[in-house]
Amino acid sequence: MKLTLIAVASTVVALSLSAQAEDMPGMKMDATPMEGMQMKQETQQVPVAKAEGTIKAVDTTKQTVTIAHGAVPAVQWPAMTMAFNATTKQLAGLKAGDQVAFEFQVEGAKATIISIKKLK
Ligand SMILES: [Cu+2]
Repeated sequence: MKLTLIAVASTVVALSLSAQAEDMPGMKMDATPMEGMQMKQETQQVPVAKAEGTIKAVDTTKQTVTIAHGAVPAVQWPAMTMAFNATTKQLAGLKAGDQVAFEFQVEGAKATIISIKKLK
């Protein structure tokens, strides 16, 4: 009985050791240029996209600006109307109807204004 347990235990150890040994060269093999680029993007800042549009609403309480913007190929967006997070400072002087050029970052479902300025 004792011998069986020891045999099982040592088999488990041997299996996990060989699994680890196989994983390490496997990971190195998988380090293709594509994966390298993805890892780089994750550690770098979220890329900034640029767009132009017309302000539909400014909400200084929620700190959002709703913009009807054109297509944004950088983030594969079609033209749409949506709300962006913005700071009070960024929203100052903006109102519905203003034509704006702006830069923003997308993180998940959240889009945040980096800079925004009136076109006229
Ligand atoms: Cu959008």
